[in-house]
Amino acid sequence: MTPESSRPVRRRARNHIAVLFSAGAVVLAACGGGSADGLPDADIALLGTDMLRWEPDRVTVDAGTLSVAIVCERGANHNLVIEETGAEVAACAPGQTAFGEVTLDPGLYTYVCTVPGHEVTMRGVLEVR
Ligand SMILES: [Cu+2]
Repeated sequence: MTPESSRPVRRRARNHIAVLFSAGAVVLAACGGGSADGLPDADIALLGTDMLRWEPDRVTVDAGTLSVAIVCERGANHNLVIEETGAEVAACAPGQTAFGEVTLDPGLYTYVCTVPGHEVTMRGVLEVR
């Protein structure tokens, strides 16, 4: 019906839901106060899910000092560690958001949550250009 319904999906697959309910998506984006996917505004913004995954699980950023925001879903606490440096960038409690900062040179990095039991599935690829 609306011209919006034929728009191509511009971002990640998880935005499918927002596209399907395009009228609601506008409201959600407005409430989030951050990026279009509802996460806080940061160079690296991640959701740590109760299913022990990072969403998204791949991020590309430009090198330098990067702002980081991680959001914990309601059921678990998470932390964000850059595997290659061993540095913990941020840690959030259930239902909370935590912020941090990390300086990275160009390269491929892995971000993990090192909370016991989480590291196997909570892994993502960080491409720094
Ligand atoms: Cu975790």
